[in-house]
Amino acid sequence: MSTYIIGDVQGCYKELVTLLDKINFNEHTDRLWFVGDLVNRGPQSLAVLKLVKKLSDYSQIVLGNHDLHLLAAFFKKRALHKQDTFTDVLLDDQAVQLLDWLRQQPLLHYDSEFHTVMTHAGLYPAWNLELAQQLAEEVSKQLKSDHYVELLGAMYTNQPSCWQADLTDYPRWSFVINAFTRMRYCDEKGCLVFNEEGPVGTQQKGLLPWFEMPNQRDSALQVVFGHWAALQGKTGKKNIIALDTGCVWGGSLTAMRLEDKKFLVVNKAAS
Ligand SMILES: [Mn+2]
Repeated sequence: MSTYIIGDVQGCYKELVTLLDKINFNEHTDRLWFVGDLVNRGPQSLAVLKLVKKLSDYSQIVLGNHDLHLLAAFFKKRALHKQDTFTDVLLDDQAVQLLDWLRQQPLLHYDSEFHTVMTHAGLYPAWNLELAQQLAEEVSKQLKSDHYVELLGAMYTNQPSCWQADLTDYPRWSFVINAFTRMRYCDEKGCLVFNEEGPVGTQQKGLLPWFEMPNQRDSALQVVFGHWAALQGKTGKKNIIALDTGCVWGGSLTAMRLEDKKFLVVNKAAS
């Protein structure tokens, strides 16, 4: 059995199909993990969403910021940006079922056999695995509840940018969503900074990538994430694995086989 962890697909359906072909995916023996951002910016969000839902018995998915944005846009909690490319999902006659499935997906997946955690953006430095699991679960409970649309409306804020254990309700859940789905750099106090997304070394003074911050995570824990294409798959740390290789930006779609950390890469197809 092999487990393939796949980076940000963002509507790159052709490349996803080529990648599944390349890994010779076998539903009887293999499993897929997706780091989130299945949709948006790329050409075929609907086709990707339908394919991943079809494979969901064999897959683990975590939500990314673009997946949540799609949900918010569907429920008219957020206007479309001109770069958004998921109108095909919004107009599809299966949109309700697809999005109902999507919102049930977690923010974090942990595998104890490989002591590996997957989230879209990473693991917030002030959280250990146990706290991160609890917080991800708190938000998932909201997303699975009857008042999830309210949360989709409330989550669009950069505040609070600093974690405090005594945050409650929407400020707490917004922070947790931001940490799991939008985090890149932190400032000296450990607060999230949202206006920097370039490669490491180009950031303002005083900021560090989340994985370079003093932290609470167990040093043996392997963290797999996407979201930050400018890293080009590099963190400089053996057990912090960046899988967004920017397929949608002309880069490639990457999968890592969990069992032996072998990387499989499909370059963006010519359009
Ligand atoms: Mn993202």
